[in-house]
Amino acid sequence: MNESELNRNRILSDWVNDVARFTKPDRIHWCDGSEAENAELIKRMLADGTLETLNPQTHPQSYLHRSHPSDVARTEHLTFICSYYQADAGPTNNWMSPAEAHEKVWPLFNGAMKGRTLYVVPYLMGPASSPHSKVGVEITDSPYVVTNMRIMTRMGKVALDRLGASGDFVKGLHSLGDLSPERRFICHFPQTKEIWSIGSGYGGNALLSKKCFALRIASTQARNEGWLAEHMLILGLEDPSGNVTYVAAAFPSACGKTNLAMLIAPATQAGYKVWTVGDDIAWLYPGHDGRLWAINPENGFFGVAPGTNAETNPNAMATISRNTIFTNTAVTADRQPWWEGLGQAPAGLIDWRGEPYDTASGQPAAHPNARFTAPAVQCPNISPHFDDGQGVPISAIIFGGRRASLVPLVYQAFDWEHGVLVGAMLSSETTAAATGKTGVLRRDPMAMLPFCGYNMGNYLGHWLDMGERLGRPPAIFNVNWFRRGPNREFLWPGYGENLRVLRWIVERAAGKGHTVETPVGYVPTADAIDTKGLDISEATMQDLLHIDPAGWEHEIRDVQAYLEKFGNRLPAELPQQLQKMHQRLQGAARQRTARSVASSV
Ligand code: GTP
Ligand code: SPV
Ligand code: MN
Repeated sequence: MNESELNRNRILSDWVNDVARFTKPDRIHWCDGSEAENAELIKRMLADGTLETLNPQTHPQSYLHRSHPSDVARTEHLTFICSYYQADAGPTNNWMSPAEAHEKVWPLFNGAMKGRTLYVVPYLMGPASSPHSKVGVEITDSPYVVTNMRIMTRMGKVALDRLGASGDFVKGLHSLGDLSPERRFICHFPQTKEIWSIGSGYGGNALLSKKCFALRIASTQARNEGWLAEHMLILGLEDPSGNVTYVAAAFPSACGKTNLAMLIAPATQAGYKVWTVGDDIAWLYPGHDGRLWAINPENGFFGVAPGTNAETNPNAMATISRNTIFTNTAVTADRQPWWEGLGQAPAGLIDWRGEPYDTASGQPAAHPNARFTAPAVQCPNISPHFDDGQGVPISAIIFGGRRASLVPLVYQAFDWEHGVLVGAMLSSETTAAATGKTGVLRRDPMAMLPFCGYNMGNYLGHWLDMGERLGRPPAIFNVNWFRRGPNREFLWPGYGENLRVLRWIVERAAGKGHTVETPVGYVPTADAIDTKGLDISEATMQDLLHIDPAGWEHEIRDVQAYLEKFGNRLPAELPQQLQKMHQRLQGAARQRTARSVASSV
């Protein structure tokens, strides 16, 4: 397809020309998303060392990319919301005024593409047939970004056909710049639906469709238009009678979304099957039937490699067996990608920086945030509704994070309002998905802390409003696969065994399943979760489901202090919900005292 056929939208071509005049690339290339175009890009990247070939027998059409060692994860401290007013970005976002961005960031793009090609990447977020899909265009000088976007989105002609002559698209401008963290900025302009990213070629910083558009910009659109853009996987759980129930789950980065979305039922759970609709982002809409419906706006997976293996996630292993780009993994002597979790480090391993791996170094061979980029259609259990424009109806929403203590394996909120508090209370230990210290507990409401494009106080209010608009809202749950024992060991086996918890969730969403009411929410009774065939003691199950009143009182105070940050942007409902929880805990304590007094007389 030639350029003139692609570049027929005047608003788009004017913007591309304006950007080109300023960034001064040697060439402009309009991407059509074709196989031939991709092959040509890969050929050039192999020639200049941006990509390396992997073993064509074991990993056909797959490549390794090593990013700059200072550019290996999202950089949240360099990510900004550039709303007109700081209060609209809120206390949890970095804010830069549009004027300051024009002064400080825009000049960095001046001549930034000299000697490089400017690629115009039109892409569609969501199925081609969906009324909810949206168009974005990314201008980038990174061919690696282009090949990743081709996997992660529906790229090229399909997007331009959808756009027609309209100016309704998200403008993303990306340049590698000089890759210096000193001159790295990821700026979002929710009012004009623009993104500027410079100085990084990595993941969510550079693939602007993902966190920048589908979460930060889209969350602001969703608030205005009455829907939700969330950091959630979407899956369908099929029971032995063939009924499929869809659930969406929000866990912070590197906390298990991809793994849960691709779960394979263990042998003891015969008859159950998980269908993957999405592994990272969900766009959710109220349907005419009063239910919440979800589409996955993405077309591929940008998943965490370390920890992925044939036991933990066989579906992911199958998905990444071909046509996959690996970023910052190690590579074996026979050129297979390798990472921690694949067994013993083989001899002759080359680490993620391209150096011979020294087992004695104590360092991992793959970067902890090494990732794979793979087409969704290659997932063996991809849902037949993956490409369905209407999406799937969501019966349950699950929140979760990494909590070594306090938070039980699973509990259910009493209703939507309480569920919004449960989401707002989400906190998790930080992971390698973003730069900075890992393992630090932080509050991360709805797993959206780094991704909400507007004031989080208003965001929580929007969640409450959405509940009012839903005649049949999903039931809301919280899970924690990461409770630890005295030796820091995980108490719950996790991965495929999480199906046992999913089963209880789906039963509860259907109004069945056994529970005990606690001040925190509904917790499964001792026998409600099937532990048949699991090597787990009754005492451990009790630990996993235990509610510690003093610990929760402390948690409430911590949440209260956190929520106070949002001032008058916080809906009054949330402190009221916290207060109710406190009263329930007090009531339970009084009952316990009365019981112990009674038993001592
Ligand atoms: P992002 O792509 O960053 O949003 O991450 P994600 O939420 O999709 O996380 P992912 O499924 O890739 O898992 C991240 C890490 O957590 C991997 O190293 C997994 O092996 C590990 N993990 C996932 N599920 C479980 C679980 O049930 N138990 C334990 N212990 N670890 C898990
Ligand atoms: C995350 O960090 O939540 C990711 C990876 O999904 S990235 O695209 O780099 O943001
Ligand atoms: Mn993510």
